[in-house]
Formats: sequence, C-alpha cells, structure tokens
Amino acid sequence: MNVAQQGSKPSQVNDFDAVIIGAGFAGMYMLHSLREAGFSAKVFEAAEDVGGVWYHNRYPGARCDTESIVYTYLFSEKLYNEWTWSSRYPDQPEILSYLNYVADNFNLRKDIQLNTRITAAHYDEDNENWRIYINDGTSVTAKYFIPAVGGLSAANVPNFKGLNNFKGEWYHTGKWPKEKVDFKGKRVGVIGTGSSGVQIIPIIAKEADHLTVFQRTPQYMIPARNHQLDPEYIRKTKANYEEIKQQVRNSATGDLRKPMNCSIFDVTKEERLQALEEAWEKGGFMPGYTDIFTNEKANETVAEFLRSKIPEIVRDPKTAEKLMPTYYYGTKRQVLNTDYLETYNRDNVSLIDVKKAPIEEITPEGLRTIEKEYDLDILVFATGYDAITGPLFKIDIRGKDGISLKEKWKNGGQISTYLGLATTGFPNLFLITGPESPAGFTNNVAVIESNVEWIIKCLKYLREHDLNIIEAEKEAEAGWSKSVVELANNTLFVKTESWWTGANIPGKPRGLPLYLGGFKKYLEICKEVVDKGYEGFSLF
Ligand code: N01
Repeated sequence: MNVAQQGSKPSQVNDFDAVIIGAGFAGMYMLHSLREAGFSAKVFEAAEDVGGVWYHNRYPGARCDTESIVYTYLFSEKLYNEWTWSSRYPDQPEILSYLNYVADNFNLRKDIQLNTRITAAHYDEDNENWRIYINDGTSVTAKYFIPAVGGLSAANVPNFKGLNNFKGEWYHTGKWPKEKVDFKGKRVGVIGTGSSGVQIIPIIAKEADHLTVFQRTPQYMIPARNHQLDPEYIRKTKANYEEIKQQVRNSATGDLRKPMNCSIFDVTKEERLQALEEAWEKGGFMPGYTDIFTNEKANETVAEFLRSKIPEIVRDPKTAEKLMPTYYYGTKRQVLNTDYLETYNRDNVSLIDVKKAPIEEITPEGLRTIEKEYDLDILVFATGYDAITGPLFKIDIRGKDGISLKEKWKNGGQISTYLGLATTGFPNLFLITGPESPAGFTNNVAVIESNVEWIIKCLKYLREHDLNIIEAEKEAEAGWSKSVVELANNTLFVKTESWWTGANIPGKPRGLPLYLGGFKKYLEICKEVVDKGYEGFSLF
C-alpha cells in the first residue's frame, strides 16, 4: 500500500458518497450495506422495478440452476429464516418476489431511482469524484462509483439480415415482456440452445402449433430434477444457517457442491460409472473430479457418459445424432434441464442444425437457412449475452486522463483488474462480479456478497484513516491478471467457443477473464490484501 497526503482533499461536496448502477442482487445489497455503514448512496436502475436480470428474464420456464438454499442472501440470518423457498431450483417469479421482499424489508426503495439509465460516468481528477450522467440530461456526483451491472445483462440479438422486415413477433429471452406471449396455434422458432433456450423450448413445445429449434451447438444435458422442498428439509436448512454459510465460503464454487478430491482415474471404471449414474439420478452437476477440466481423457469419460444418455431418451436416431455434443464437456456453461431431450419426441417439434446449414436471413415470413425457408409467427432469440464486459462497455466509463474503460481494456482484448474489484486509472470505482472475479464459475450471489463486504470494509477503512482515494497499483493489477490468464490457460475452458471466452459475439476478442482458482482461494487472497493494509492499492 502507498499512502500519501492523508486527508488533503476533497473540497467539493458530492450529491452522494456512492452511486450504484443496478437494483439486482448486487446493487441492493451494496445499497443496504452502504446505508448501514452510514454512507449516503443512490441506486439508478433502468428497469421499471427492482430485480436486475431476474426482472428481465421472465421468459416461460426461467429458473435458476443454483439451489435456492444458497442462491439467496446469507448476510442476514433473520432474512434467511424469514424467507422460505418453495423448490430446489427457484423459478424467476419466486426470485423476483424475493428481491422485492428484500427491497421492502430493508426499505431500499427510497434510495432507488427506477426508469433511469446511466449513460456515462467520468472521473474528475480535480474534484476527486465521479460525475454520473443520466439519460434525462442531468448528472450527479459521488465519491465512489459502483456499476453493479452484472455480467449477463447485455442481451445479444445477432445481427441477422432482414430482422426489421419480419412480420411476426420476436423476443429475446433476456428482455422478455411483462405481458403473456401467447404461443397457442402459432408456428414458433427458437434460436439458441444454451440455458435459456433449453428452459423455454419444452414450455413452448407444449403450447405451440409447431416449434422449430435452430441449434448451432448441441449442449451436454443433465437433468435438474427440480422438486418442491420438504418442510423438514427447510427447517433443518434454517437451523443450519451458520454451517451453510461457512460451507459456501469454504467451497470452490460458492455453493454446497462437494469436490471429489481425486482424479477420475483414481477410481475404477465401475466406481466412476456408479458416481456418474448417481449424479444423473440426483440431478444437478456431475461429480467434480479434479482433472475433468484439465485432462482431455478425463473430460471425455464424462462427455461419453452424457452422450450415451441421449439415444436412451430421444427416439428418432437422426435427431438424437444432431443432439450429440462434441466439445469438451462442461467447457460451455453446464445446462440443467427439465424434459428438454424428451421434447424432441413430440410430433410438433423439429430440430434444425444451423451449423451445417447456417441462417442466411430473417424473412418477412420467417427464417431462411442456406438450405430451406421456415414460416414462423413468433421468433425467440435465446442467443445469450455480450457477457462479462458487455454491460460495462454500454456505459461510457472514463477514468483519469479521460481514458475510457473500453479503451483501457482494448475493447475487451486486454482486460486487467485487481482482484476483479478495481482497475488502475479508475480511482474509487468498484466492480461487483466484475471481469477477473470468480463470477460465472461460482454461485453469483456468493460472489456478490463477498465483493460487497470487501468494498464496505475498504470504504470504512478509508473513512477511518481520513483517506479520499483508493486506486489499484499497476504492478498488482498486472500480477492478478497474469494469474487469471495462467489459471485459465491450464484448463480446457479456453479451447471452447462460449460466452466465457467471448467467442459468442462476432469480433469480440477471445480470452477467459474470470478467476478459476476457486471461491475459497479468492476469498483468502482478498482477505490477505486487506490484512496487509490494502497491499497493491494506493491510498491517498
Ligand atoms: O446464452 P448462451 P443463455 N446463430 O450464450 C446460440 C445464465 N443463465 O442465455 O453455442 C445461431 O449460453 C448459441 O450457439 P453456440 C447461465 O450462466 C442461467 O442460454 O454459440 N445460434 C447458444 O446455443 C448461462 O450460461 C440460467 O454455437 C446462435 C445460444 O444461442 C448464461 O446465462 C438461465 C447465434 C446462447 O446460449 C447464458 O445463457 C438462463 C447465432 N448467430 C441463463 N448466436 C439458469 O440459471 C448465439 N447462438 C438456468
């Protein structure tokens, strides 16, 4: 830590101590924590209500694939006891109700301004503050700027020729309307078979006259086996609040998954198959052998197991063949499903391989691939997100010398942060689930809580020591980014085209700007930095 000229400035009085963008899990906990610590804070949220991605992802079938007992705030035992989740994997309406409950319970709404988009945030070196620009032409100032915009909030609608001329209705799963979309009697097309597509497809299939799925890459399918939670299980969970919290924070993935602590080849073939079968029957993720994501052969054993399940479920051999994934298992975000493969046994569902016959254009009547035209009344884009950097780059964030975040990170080609929390040249800016944090590979709510708690501790420290500015040092940032890249390059994840690697967005630079050292290790490093007096940061 470098400390210089303690308490020298600032002269200007700011509108707020902190301005936060976004009223999702991150923004709301940040607001609550700031207020509890005696800071003034304001949240600006573009949507009509709180909820973040869970406000917008209201497509039929939307459900979280992290278990509800940990996809929830753990900072308050009272809150944990008051709220009761109904199912193993919470659905979107229930998560949104929860976030509304939190907003009301902690009286957060009075400091959240809805229907307000932040267009820019510029650091003012003279006044040592941030000026935050609002889409109505006004601006506010704050000492600290916290874009809590999430990594999966910038919807990606591919730039298909002809979309504007489409005579039917079209929707993106991540911007789903509040009004019910009626699929009855309609010819519906869905593009995309990631987590969102896999959830919406079985629901549309039950309603629509005909559903055509346009699949570019088949995914490995694992059953979710969602179910209602048993009252006794809920009672025990609440009674074990402290233990659950500790388990989450001592885990690699921010949840209750137990790693196997051995190579897949340390067990016999029979033991391995039994473990995979048990995981398949239980639903949820496959067993976490240590070498699955580093060793091609280890990876193939799980891939083969999951591929073998497809023809057992899908009756038509040609369709089953089209559904066979070939990339390294789990190197695209794993997808948990309910009745997805079974949906292809329905007479009103067809599967089109658009890798083999790419989409050429959207026509007024539907969609044309290089092979055939499909007439459609409704087109659903389950085409994912410009992830990780996309939401940040939508805002003109400028630090010292007027350099924008986009310029500094070379449009995503050279991302560098310190701990995923801060970035050199952008003093008093804090990221939550930012690039180079463990988000994306970890239960997001767990990362959010840890980031918020780290930020609050830091702000209290600055206040107690009469300091105005914190900025990541160049060397510390370079060291962190190097370790992030090295960890990623030792895995199979970097070899696959996914939103993790930026390959889903044409022209986006490739990389894997997420910390893969595990959540527990991340927390240890973040704590160590604090214990060493904010090592790697300059404080003024
Ligand atoms: O997006 P995706 P998502 N032409 O990027 C295809 C979280 N989440 O919204 O694989 C044709 O995974 C693309 O094909 P390909 C979760 O972290 C969680 O489904 O790139 N196809 C792919 O099939 C998740 O991982 C939950 O070849 C095109 C699909 O669209 C993340 O959000 C629910 C295309 C996009 O899949 C993103 O999931 C929902 C094109 N031009 C989301 N462009 C749960 O908790 C893209 N595709 C359950």
